[in-house]
Amino acid sequence: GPGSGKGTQCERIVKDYGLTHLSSGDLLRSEVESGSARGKRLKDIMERGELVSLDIVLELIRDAMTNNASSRGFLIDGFPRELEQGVRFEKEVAPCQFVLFFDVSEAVMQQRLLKRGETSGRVDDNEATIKKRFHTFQELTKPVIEHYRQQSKVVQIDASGSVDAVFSQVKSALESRGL
Ligand code: B4P
Repeated sequence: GPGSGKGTQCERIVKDYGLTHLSSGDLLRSEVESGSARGKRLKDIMERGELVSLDIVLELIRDAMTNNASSRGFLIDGFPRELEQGVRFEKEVAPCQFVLFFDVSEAVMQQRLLKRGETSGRVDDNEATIKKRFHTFQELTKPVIEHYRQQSKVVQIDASGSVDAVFSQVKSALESRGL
């Protein structure tokens, strides 16, 4: 979910495990910063707390993977955000090994996002957009977790604790999966 600590944990994971970290949100934000016409449209969508189109996200991720083709593995953060993204990704790019799900209440996520919003300057870290992002998460992203759970690919982490407490669970989970 938004504010669950995905980006934060991914930074720690890449340091210890040498994977390539690709954040769909960061890829989209750098497209926005480029000032392109497409970036302007993306900014409006992100400001509304909605998901950007599947083809754009898939293309950005595919290009980023191709540019790091010699990597030992990819950690794709904030993706898939809707079922179709996962299905298309596995069909057109590569199968996924497993999915890390950072489970935490909306109250905690909201608190973290509002705190970040005090300094982040992000168009989506405000109360109104956060509410819409939670709605998008419930409607579109939760089914992704069920889809991978049926394939026994979900590793669920209790993400309500401190960054260190969450990371220690992540480490055990990755190591039990042979990383
Ligand atoms: P993201 O960039 O994924 O933004 P996010 O959900 O806020 O997560 P982020 O990783 O940045 O933050 P984190 O929880 O680590 O998405 C933004 C928007 O981009 C989406 O709404 C959507 O429009 C678009 N988008 C992204 N991916 C897409 C896709 N695949 N398809 C379509 N559209 C897509 O951290 C939040 C805060 O909590 C930080 O300040 C952090 O310091 C703090 N924090 C983290 N862990 C903590 C802990 N354990 N304790 C206390 N604070 C903690």
